[in-house]
Amino acid sequence: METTYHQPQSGNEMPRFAGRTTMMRLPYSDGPQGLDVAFIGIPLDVGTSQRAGTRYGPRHIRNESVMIRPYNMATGAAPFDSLHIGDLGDVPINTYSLLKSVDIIEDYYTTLNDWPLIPLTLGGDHTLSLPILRALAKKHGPMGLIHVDAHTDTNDEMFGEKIAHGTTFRRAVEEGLLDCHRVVQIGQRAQGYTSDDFQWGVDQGFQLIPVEACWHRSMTPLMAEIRQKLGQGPVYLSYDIDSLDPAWAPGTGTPEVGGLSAIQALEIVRGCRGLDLVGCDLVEVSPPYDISGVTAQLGANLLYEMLCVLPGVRYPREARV
Ligand SMILES: [Mn+2]
Repeated sequence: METTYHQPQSGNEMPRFAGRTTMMRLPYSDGPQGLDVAFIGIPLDVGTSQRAGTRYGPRHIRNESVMIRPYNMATGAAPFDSLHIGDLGDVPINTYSLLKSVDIIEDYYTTLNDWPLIPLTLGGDHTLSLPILRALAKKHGPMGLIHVDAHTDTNDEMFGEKIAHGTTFRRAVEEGLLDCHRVVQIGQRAQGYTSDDFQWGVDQGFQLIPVEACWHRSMTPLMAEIRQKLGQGPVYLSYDIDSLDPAWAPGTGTPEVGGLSAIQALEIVRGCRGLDLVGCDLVEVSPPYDISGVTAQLGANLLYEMLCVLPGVRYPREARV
């Protein structure tokens, strides 16, 4: 019997500006049963240090995902003919309490561990990656990490707090959630609180690729090296939209000049094909600063590209380039 997969609703069946407002116009899923991949929104912004607004991120990424069509014309991927993909809606965070929200997120993702699905998360500020990593580590053990971001997010404290959007990966290391020699940070730049701000992660074993090492270059050769380094073990991909230059992604809370281009972002995500990705997030889209919607649209496309490189995706046609 032929398997039926969930498909994005076609623009020839219902206009793209109408109909479903789920991620990529997929069916809404009541629960994780039967899903290989779930889109999940986390409308969190109480962990941000500068401009707020990422609480609206999931809704706007979904809204700007309506143009996504099923087949990847560049790489040949056919994710919707390969995997059962659905949208589980949003995690009901407590917007009055960051710490309670972190616990709610961890519990939510821990429950999903009972199912063989890969979560793709729509953020939300970067605090949310910590509880997701906590939950996934219960299933996979310490994971490799590809962390694309203008910042290292390895502060010890922010305003005296241990949990905030800029402390995520230091906490993750301290809690043993990461396989530190399989962690790569890409795109860091701008100014530090101290001159050795980027060093802490490197001292733990991280590879740090500051944005200047990416300027004027294709990311494709770099990603080949990263795939070699990360090997066959589990990998989490955490993609902060502020890794991009504000010219490409203005709608974010802590923008930094001189960032990655949209083309480099596509090369990075496409370069993850072949890794054992166990989860991905796309964080820090802040719609109040995204007047044209271009940041959310880019976020939606990067999430689509993540979908295309998950284990089990078929490529009925090879890449055009
Ligand atoms: Mn970040």
